[in-house]
Amino acid sequence: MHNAEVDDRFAAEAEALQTFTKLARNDQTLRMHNVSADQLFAKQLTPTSYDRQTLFHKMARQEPALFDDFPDPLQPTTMGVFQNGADGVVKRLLRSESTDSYPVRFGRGDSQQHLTISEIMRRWRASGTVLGITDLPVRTSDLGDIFDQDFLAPWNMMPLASAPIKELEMLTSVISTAGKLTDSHSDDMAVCNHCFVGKKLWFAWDTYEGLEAGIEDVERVEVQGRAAFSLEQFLTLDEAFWFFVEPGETIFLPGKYTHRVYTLEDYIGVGSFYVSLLNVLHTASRWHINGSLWDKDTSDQKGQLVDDLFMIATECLAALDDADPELRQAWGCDAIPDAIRHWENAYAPRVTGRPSMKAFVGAMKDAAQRS
Ligand SMILES: O=C(O)CCC(=O)C(=O)O
Ligand SMILES: [Fe+2]
Repeated sequence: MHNAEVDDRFAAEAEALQTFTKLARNDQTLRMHNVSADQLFAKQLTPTSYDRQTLFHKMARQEPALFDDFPDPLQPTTMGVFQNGADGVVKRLLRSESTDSYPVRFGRGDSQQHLTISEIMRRWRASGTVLGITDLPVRTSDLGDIFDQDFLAPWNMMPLASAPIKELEMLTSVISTAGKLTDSHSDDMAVCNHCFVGKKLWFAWDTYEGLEAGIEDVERVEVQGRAAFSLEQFLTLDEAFWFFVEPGETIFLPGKYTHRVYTLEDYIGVGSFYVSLLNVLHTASRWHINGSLWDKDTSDQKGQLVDDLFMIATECLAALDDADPELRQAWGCDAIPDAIRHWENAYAPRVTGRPSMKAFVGAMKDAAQRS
């Protein structure tokens, strides 16, 4: 590293330590009595420049990716507005005339109120209000003409899926104010989140490694009040990392990671679930092994939507079979062998007995031979 980079890193770490110290004043779970700064920063994920190959190979290996220059997920008509800074975004959302209302969480107790988009934004602007909504639908609200609904195209298969899966497919706007905590939870899918305004601090860890260490996940165990969490314990996990997300940054997080998210500065972003040819085997395996939060009948067999997922993925593989190389690259076909290798180590022994798995793994292996 050059001297200037060392100075920058030093300043960034000092600022991060200040942030942790400040948060820990109000949140005991973040106290660090027996932890050094080195241990903390060893687990930090820092942003890098985006390139498609890096994203695909990380996706294939179930690794997170944080980029500082992934293209903004905006409709072309709104690009200029956002380039004028946060004010443009806020004004645009404030002007929303939609009368539909959405559940917003307030304060530390997460009490809930239904508000329209412009009401949410008015409260967002009023200082001192602690609020958060992470699942404000973009496709079915008037946010659809602000944010680009296809920003993970072509490789995200969710918009192509059958009706039951499509119900799960969600492109959401994330709006929250400083002080809001999204409690530790996991999602069925991998999640992508892009920040336009503000700053968040994310902790992410392997769900089951965390549970064994006493770090809870509200979607996987019954919790009393808030999920049990301890930063000190978190730092002892093998598969754990934390990161800040700031304007222009985009995180891609595999579905195996539970996450706990603190809003540090009033925030506006967009989130999207995704499944691609590179994580479909991993996603389906998790659904088989742990069940999916979206399984309709919880008493029934786990992984009820796996077949639907494989159906669409099989169609995509067939369509790509004789597609031109550029399209195959845009879908990440080059990384399919990598994805199979990773899946074989991580999940195969626990799921290969399933008939649907066998057929689909065969189709993936055929595709791998062509890449
Ligand atoms: O931004 C947040 O507070 C939570 C986001 C989240 O949980 C997600 O995108 O899956
Ligand atoms: Fe989430």
